[in-house]
Amino acid sequence: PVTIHRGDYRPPDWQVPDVALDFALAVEATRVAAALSVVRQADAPTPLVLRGDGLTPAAVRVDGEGWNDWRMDGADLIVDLGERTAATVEIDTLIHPASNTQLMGLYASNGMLCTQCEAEGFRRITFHPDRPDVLSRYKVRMEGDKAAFPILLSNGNCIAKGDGAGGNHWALWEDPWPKPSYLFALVAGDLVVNRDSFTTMSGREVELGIWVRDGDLDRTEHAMQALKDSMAWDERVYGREYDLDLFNIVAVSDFNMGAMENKGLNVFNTRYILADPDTATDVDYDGVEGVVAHEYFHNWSGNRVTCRDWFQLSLKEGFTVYRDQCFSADMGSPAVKRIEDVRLLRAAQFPEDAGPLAHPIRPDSFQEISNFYTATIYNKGAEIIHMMATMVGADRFRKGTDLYFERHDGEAATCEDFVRAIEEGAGIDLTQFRLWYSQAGTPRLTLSLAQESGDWALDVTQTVPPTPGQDDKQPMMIPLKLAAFAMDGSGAALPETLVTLTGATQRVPLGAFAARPALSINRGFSAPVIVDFARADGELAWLAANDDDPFARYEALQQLMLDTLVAAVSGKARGSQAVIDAIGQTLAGAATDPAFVAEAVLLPSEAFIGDQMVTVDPGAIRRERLALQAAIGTALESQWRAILAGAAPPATDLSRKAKGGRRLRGVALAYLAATAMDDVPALAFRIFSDADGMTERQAALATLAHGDSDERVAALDIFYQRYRDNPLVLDKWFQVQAWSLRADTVDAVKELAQHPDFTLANPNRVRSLYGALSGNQAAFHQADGAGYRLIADLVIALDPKNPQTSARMIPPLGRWKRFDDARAAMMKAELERILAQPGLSRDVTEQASKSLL
Ligand code: HT7
Ligand code: ZN
Repeated sequence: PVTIHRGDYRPPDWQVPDVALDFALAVEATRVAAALSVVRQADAPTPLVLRGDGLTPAAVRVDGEGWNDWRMDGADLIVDLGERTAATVEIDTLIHPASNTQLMGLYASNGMLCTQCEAEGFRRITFHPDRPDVLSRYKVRMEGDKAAFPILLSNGNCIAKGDGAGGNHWALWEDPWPKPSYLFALVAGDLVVNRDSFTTMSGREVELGIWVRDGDLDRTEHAMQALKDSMAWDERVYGREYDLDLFNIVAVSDFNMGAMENKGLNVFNTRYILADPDTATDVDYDGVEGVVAHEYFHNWSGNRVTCRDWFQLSLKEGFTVYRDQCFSADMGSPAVKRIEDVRLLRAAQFPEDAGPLAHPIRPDSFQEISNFYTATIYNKGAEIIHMMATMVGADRFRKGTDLYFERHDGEAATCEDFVRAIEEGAGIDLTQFRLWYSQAGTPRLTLSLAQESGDWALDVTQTVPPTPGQDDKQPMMIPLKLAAFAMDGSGAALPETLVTLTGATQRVPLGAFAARPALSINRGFSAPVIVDFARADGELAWLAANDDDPFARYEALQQLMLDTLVAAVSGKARGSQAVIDAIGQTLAGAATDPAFVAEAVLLPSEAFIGDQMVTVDPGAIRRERLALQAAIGTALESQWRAILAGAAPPATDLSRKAKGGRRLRGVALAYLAATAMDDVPALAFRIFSDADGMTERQAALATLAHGDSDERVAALDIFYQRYRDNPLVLDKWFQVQAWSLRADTVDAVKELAQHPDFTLANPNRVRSLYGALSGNQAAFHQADGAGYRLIADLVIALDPKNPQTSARMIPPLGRWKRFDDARAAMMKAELERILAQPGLSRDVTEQASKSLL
């Protein structure tokens, strides 16, 4: 495969100010007539290069005349326009939505037609430059059978519609805002709408519509509320107003990712739209709110200001994730949201940064851009914006973003443009900070305390590990929030201070303390770094109880648990009493802030424990984590039972407290389930049966699914029978079984893959089974390699149908360097087996070959 380099960027030779598309819609074969007005930008005559993917031109016309001066270059169409500096190029193509299993371009899902064009799907609809720095005004006419497709939608506004011949009807849509082709969208189907409206800050009325299949309408209210809240939030926090009279969202069940921000016509995975208490958990509700916000915020950070090229992807994705994180924090609990965001970063991005697929948030090269929709681009990208905002404060950050939006509105911009706008608008020198865009790898800070005649100081050493293609790293600019406390009751403290690290080593004065102070470090997770700092259990316990920063309290308790677990796994058991005491103390705050307490008392995941070790031992980690969980379950039994004794908050109550209460009940049940107490299966089954909503029901089912009781079998069966016709809930049924801690989980997954309700055609279903398995560390890394084989078999079977989703299953196999020789050899063998398949996609080839390095 060809490698594309960031440094090779050249501005387009031709711009396309206007695009007119005419679709004759049918599921089997859709005819597309495209008219591109093209204007030459290059000084000298140069042919027009139009990208295609699987297309054959049925006809080419230039300025209304049949045209023969064209040729195919691979999949692309090269049109020679001679000396012309402007022309109208018309091309007819025929595409086949029903057989488009890649779900890129125009495809059929449940009888409806919809599009996904980011990153390079538009070229599967018609020939076009299909690069984000070519912005056009779109006019779209579509015609199709009125019975099959009663609803016809595209970007912008519907400016005309009518009936056609033979039971057809048509609609004409116009989008006044120039946009890149990746934001084009079309939907045709039998849909119903939840309508609402929003009055913008300048008093304009915007019509809102959420389109779903008949029967799903009563599950769209949460998404609608999230949309209105997002629109108001972007006005209040960023001064950004919506710019069309209509905003539509369509939910589709077959979708490669979460959602897509097409201008005025967002297309969503049903998973991030549909929610009611009976079928969606609190986590699902939060997912809907966050993704609706994310896509809406793209209207400015992505659509009005777009990316010059795909190397700049984090310009829109990192910034937009940062914006949706802040929104969700404002809508709920900032402390809990920060904990969740950091947990996700550590689970998904830190391993990526430490493995063979590590790349900077602005990559230097790629083979297939779809492989770069990564946790690094999105979540580390968001952390980089978070650091800038931390360094300058909210008001100055807003000055920077105002300048960015003003300066680049209507443009295709770069990450450098963003940094320069923050520098100038907020008044800060970000010269060294720019390294965050070019250097991959998670910086590691090694800390030690030093004493100088009664005063204390913190010595910090920073290293950035080598990553593929980047052996030597320079020190980064790292904003580190810290505080120090006396633990002796004197109250002495260094209040929260923001230290900007710039050197490889740095000494930070802390002031006078009678004895070694307790250090609260990286408060609020001010920088995405790993901190190595040896601290006694007593100090961590003190911080867990007394630190005034909730995130730091959470971190202290997590560190205490982690130290205990890592010692146990390494055969240096040191007892669990310190952890039990600290959890017991934290539980005392359960009535006031159950959401925070639930997060704080959760044990670190098996994967995160493994990340602390030189060689991951999945079996020992599972064993020791369960043992600690059982010890905590037993020692604090009365507290866990007390939490479960009261009634659960009603499932319709989505307040922060009610959600926190349900979360804590789930945690309490899991702790009790880890013990061998006889009544736990019956207790879990009662909770499962009495539950008035999915949060409690799923938590109880997941707990039962780990065990071996009759109640497990009964609950799984009841759940299946009740929800077999609801695909999103059926996903949960597959998922809880693949998450199971049982020793036979790999076999169970193999069997579930043969279940009549399992299908490779639906990415949600694939992720619910196989994605859950590869997140189940001890099962995926089962000593006989059966987990690896299963995932490799999936990759091979799925690649011809849906290479994007297939390629996303590969990274867990690439972590072989972190495991013992036997496992590493089996993981590499599976990667090699994948690579030996004939006709492999570019997506899978890139991921598998890089994973072997
Ligand atoms: N910007 C969207 C990216 C996306 C996508 C990328 C590749 C293949 C399919 C896709 N669907 C959506 C999603 C977002 O970040 O908002
Ligand atoms: Zn996005």
